[in-house]
Amino acid sequence: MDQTLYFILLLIALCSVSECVQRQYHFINVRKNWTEAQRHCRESYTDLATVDNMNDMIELKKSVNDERDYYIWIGLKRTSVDKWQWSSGEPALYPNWGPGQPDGRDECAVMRNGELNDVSCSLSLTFICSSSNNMNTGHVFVNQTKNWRDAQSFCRQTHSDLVSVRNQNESQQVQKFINDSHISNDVWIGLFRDPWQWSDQSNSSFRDWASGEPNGGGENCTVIKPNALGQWYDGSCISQFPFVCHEDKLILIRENLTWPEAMRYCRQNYTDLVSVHSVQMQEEVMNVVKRASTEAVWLGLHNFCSMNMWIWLSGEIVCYQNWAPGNGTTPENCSLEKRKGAVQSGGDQRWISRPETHKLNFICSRS
Ligand SMILES: [Ca+2]
Ligand SMILES: [Ca+2]
Repeated sequence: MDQTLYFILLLIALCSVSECVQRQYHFINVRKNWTEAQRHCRESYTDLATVDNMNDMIELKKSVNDERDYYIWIGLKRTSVDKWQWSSGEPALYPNWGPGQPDGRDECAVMRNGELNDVSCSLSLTFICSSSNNMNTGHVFVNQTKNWRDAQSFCRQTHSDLVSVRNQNESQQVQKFINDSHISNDVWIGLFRDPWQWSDQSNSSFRDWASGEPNGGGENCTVIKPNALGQWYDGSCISQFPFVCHEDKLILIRENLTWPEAMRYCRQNYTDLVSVHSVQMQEEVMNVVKRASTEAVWLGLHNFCSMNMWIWLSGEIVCYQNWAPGNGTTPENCSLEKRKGAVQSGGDQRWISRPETHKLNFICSRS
């Protein structure tokens, strides 16, 4: 076969890799209180279950192979701090509150005349989603009124998320968008607060409370009822219920090793250095590398210099790409040291090419 044609066919075959899951859920059909359940999960897996989105909920419910009508612990617990955060999960460090705001016990925020104002999450308002693809981010005004949670779900299903307004620049962009779109009323943005925290410290802002919940009264831990809609209830942490643990598929190793040493470490202790085939995997990697102690983190990406080609350790060609400018796309100098791929742990967390003897943190995957 013509070699070019062969490579094209190979690319078509290999670029259709299905996405991996970030976590595996394990149902433990033993009744324990929340703290004992947490300890069990941390000893045997990664932690009590974290849920990022509706797909995770579906996977979690699938793991519960018991027909009885139980409550089941997940890893969400009430804290004493009610902190503002972006729907994307980032902490809201310096929200641009209007004068005197926030002024209530309200838990969601709107944009009003270019400034933020806290209002009740149950109001029915129009909203702005951020839309993102690989190249740029933009905004989408949704001219339907919904409460804040429903607006968040809508954005996540159709665009990306409710819009974040993290700094002066984003604030100006959103304000310009509001002016250009002739929006005069309050609009939801992706700012909310709640006191709930995941056991594994994940910043997932996904919540799926049953109506009327959480209703407090000393109920500081979260259960689901998998046989009903799977929605969430707060319950007393000392009750004894079965529970669901999760096992992370990506593990950040905060040791500084060369690329060959890192690969050996992952193969001995897990499965391999991570391969990033899709935007979903990249998002999971971005979540993990935030805790790194080096400014870049090794991936399972190596360069075949003579062929001018980058290949994942899993054997696949690089189809989904997220290179930083000037990296990965131009041929490397083959007379110098071999190059490997890393992901930046800060900034926009793109991939960079590094000599393999650099010592970096790295990410192992567990299959
Ligand atoms: Ca207010
Ligand atoms: Ca309750």
